[in-house]
Amino acid sequence: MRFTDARLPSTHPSNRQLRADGYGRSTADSRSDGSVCPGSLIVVSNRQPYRHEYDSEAEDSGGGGDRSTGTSSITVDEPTGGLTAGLDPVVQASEGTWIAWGDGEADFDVADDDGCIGVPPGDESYTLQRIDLSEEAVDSYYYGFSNRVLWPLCHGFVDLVENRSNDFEWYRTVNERFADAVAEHAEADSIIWVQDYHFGLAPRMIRESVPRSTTVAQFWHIPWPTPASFQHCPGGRAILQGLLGNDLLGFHIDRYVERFLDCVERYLPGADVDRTQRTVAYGGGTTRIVATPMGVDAPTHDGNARAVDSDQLSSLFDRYDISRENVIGLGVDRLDYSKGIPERLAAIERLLERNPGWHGEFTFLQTATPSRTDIDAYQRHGDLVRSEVMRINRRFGTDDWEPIVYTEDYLSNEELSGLYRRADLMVVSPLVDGMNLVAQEYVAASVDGDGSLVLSEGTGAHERLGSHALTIDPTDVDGFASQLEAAVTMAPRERQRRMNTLRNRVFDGDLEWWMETQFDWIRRVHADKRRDGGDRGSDSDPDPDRGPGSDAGSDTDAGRSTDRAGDSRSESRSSSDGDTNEPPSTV
Ligand code: ADQ
Repeated sequence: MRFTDARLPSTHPSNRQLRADGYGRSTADSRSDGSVCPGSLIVVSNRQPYRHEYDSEAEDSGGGGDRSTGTSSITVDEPTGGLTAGLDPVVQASEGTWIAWGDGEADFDVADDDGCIGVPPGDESYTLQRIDLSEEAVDSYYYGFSNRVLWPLCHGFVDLVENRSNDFEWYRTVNERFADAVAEHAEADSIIWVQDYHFGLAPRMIRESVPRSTTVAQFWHIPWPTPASFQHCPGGRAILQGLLGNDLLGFHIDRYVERFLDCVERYLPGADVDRTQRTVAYGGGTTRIVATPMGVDAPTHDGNARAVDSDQLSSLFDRYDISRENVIGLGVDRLDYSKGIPERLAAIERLLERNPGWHGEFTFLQTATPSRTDIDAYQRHGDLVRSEVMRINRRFGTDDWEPIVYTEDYLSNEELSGLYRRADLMVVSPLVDGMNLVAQEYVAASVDGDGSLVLSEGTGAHERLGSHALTIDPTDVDGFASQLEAAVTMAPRERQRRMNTLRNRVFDGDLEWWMETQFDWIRRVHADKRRDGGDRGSDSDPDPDRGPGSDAGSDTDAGRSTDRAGDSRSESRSSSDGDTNEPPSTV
């Protein structure tokens, strides 16, 4: 047995060279250009870009003052990555508005009576309007309908759907609160850009309360389910009607667009679907549905990886007691049942069974950040992952080696970049994932070009990267283990060849590209509306016909098993799925 872990000098050019070679667009200097937005921009998202907290350290040390007298010291968390960090400069440049749930302890102490505050702190250029949600509202709207119904349903885990009484009504109420806030800020030329599945009803509410010429757009960051799964959605009809209040609706990939159109055709009588144009005419308006796969801030990940300090990386290895000499496999995920972590552990176990010579020389580092821990399914999943790690380590571990190093620490961007650059193989094995940013972050940070990406066919990212990654079906434990072996033993030249192509794709479709493409669509739809004088208005009632999934929050049993006919592979993954040959991911 021998690992091909020799580190070759990178044949991949730096990002600037890459762009000069014609693979990228302009340069990183063109970032933050708010001119991409054709009108005043109003962003709506569940998470806010800036959060105010009391400084507990200052309070504990007696130096931070007293909350009751308003003299306490307050800190502000700023966006450090992902969509929020990418959108923030765009909203700044458009001097727009951002509406989000104010979940920081000090949020409303620093905002005005309407929950508004100018941000960024010290350089105020736009208004952040915070929506104050009671504990009950958060429990029902966020931990309830959003994450006990829509999240499992859209990922095909129909058996995990929990339809608790009142959750849908709270979801509606919170959507109304956000829509009301939008209406207060919207003007005739406003662009309203709603993010994600927390707002399935708001677009129609917004549509009915803002001027006709206002453009309403939304990006749905998670998969859209097949009709077979969607039929179990409580309030499914209302969600479709809500989303068709948008002028533009974005998904990551074509498959989700097609499924959305399938669901509209099946469950929304009166809707007129044009498959060629990918439009739906409904309730007096027309919605265009587009696929725009989201990317990562590739230049920043590349730059962070190049700047990695070897001492910092060494101390990270010391912290987790990992031998620097070993071949390193890496997994980076939220601790979520959709991410395929138990399946990954089973494949690693099979790899170790088959290759005794690798014992002591291979270490898999799994970082799993706890998420939505108020929900039982997440607690059970966390317990399963932790117990599987312990069992596998007991089975193969020795006094000075553990095959799996498991941590729930949240890592800094610098630490993550260091690990991405050092890892010999990255394993991204979700059963289903809307896109998956981790796979793209790994590629962007693989500046030496010598790592391998093992990627599930159930991710949206597989459409972009599948041809040059090592594809796996996470439920096929033998096939998965074989791909891990292939990744470890791959010839350096072949690794390099694959990684070069992966990097071109990730840089071509990075976060900046995604935003530009979204705004290109928004501009186009906005221009069409202005030309037509707006084709929908508050007087246009949605079709009142009823059909499957039509009764908001009242008609469907959560937890029924799905009729899987027509489900594609990546969608049919409930914990009762008899097709799988692995333990269910969801306990
Ligand atoms: P997520 O389900 O959260 O996103 P993903 O796209 O992989 O999944 O993004 C996770 C982010 O969290 C990455 O930026 C990653 O670096 C970070 N992260 C994870 N574990 C971490 C750790 N231990 N320490 C530090 N950072 C960590 C949802 C959808 C996806 C879709 C995105 C964007 O589920 O399918 O790609 O939105 O649309």
